Amino acid sequence: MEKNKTYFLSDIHLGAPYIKDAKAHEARVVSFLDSIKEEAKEIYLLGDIFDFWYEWENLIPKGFVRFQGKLAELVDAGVKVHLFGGNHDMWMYGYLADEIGVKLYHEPTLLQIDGKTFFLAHGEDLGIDDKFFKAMLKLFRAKWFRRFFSTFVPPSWVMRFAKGWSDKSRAQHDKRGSLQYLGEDHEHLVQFAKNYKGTEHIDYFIFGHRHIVLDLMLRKDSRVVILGDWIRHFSYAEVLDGQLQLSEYSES
Ligand SMILES: [Mn+2]
Repeated sequence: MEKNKTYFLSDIHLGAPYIKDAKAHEARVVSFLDSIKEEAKEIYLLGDIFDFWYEWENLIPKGFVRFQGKLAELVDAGVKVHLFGGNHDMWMYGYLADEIGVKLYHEPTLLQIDGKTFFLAHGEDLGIDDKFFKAMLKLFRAKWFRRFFSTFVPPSWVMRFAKGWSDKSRAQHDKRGSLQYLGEDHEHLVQFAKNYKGTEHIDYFIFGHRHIVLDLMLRKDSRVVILGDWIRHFSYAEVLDGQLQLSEYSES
């Protein structure tokens, strides 16, 4: 088989406390990655792959070794794997790059695939005006804050805090009904793409974060795609010869 396809997925949330069968959840992702191994030339993981990730000088969180092992296997087989930080796993500093050989991203990124221009981002802070949320993200990303955190907060507290925070954020989503499509005018990522003022023409805007599956034509030659998640949708995008298609994975 020819390695000529590019894949995109996001929001796996490995280790999320509200996912009942963590082993089955991870196994499903691993099985998907295995199924695309022969045809994939590149894989883009667009953020919130881990429900929480933090790394200390000599420590990483427990778990997900089969997932990490499968990524390593793909990288070793010549597949380029790109890993974006999301708002749940922004603290990936370099371990996964050094150990597995993935390429890490912390900013929205513009690139060419099969001659088309892609705008890629997790998307938590695009097209929103929430100053408090943006200030929090800036704080979390600040070097001095990370250094403080790593030095003075015991790892077991960090992990406990992360679990509580994850449960709370999930409950809020459920209450607000924000796991449903809100319509073009209320989806911040759609608004961001519509109002995008870059000099380059974008063929595909691809985002994660919202946990909805969306493929929306902005103009005849520009689309915005939201990748869904691996909690309810098991969804991914596949690009062959510059043509994108959204699918849902089911184990056969
Ligand atoms: Mn997110």
